[in-house]
Amino acid sequence: MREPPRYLPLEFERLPEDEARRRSDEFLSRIAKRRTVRDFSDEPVPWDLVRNAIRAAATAPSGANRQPWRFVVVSDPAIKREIRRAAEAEEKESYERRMPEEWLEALAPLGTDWHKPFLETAPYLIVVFKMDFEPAAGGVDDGTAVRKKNYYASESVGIACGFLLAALHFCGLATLTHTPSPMGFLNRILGRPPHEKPYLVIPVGHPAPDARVPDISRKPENEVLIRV
Ligand code: IYR
Repeated sequence: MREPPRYLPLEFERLPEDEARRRSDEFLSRIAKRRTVRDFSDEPVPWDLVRNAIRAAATAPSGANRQPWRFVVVSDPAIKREIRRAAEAEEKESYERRMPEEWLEALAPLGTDWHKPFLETAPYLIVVFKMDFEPAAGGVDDGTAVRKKNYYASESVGIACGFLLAALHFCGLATLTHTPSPMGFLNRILGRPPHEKPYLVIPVGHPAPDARVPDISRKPENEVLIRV
């Protein structure tokens, strides 16, 4: 059944150009300072900051407005430990056997390895799940239920994660985009149904006092921006 559109007047703030430029410069200078952090402090973080950032992420545009995301927030130390154990087992296998030399070479400047202490140290882990479809009744997909298809789920969840990282950075929190591979263990540990596919693990917290980041650079503007 085709549901007809319903409309509302757009709420939109038209900015004077000088104010637009001021905000543009401010946003750029703040976001350009974001770095992926791997050395976290165990200092606690106010829950409302994390919650608000997820609320911001959940405003992202999505294919057919299906909002095909779930954000599972882990702070329980026992569950974080379980996630670390499972992630390190997969990562050890990946670094020692699965990754081809070319991939290991690409990662070498980042200094990463299979040890993932941040999965326990960071006060929060946001585990993002993507749904390519949902059981129509909103229940568990047992293989027979009618499925409601989502559209552009990867793009939609990627955009939502961009909002999430920006929102967390904006309120002064450090983040890491971590993708243990494969990450099916997250469904088991977090009790999520099979139609929710793990997409990204985002440790959130304050950096450790002695945190270091790799000395890497961003591409020059002429390699990323083309005007025609
Ligand atoms: N998932 C692994 C490997 C890794 C892969 C990429 I691509 C990176 O940019 C960084 C790490 C890990 O987390 O170590």
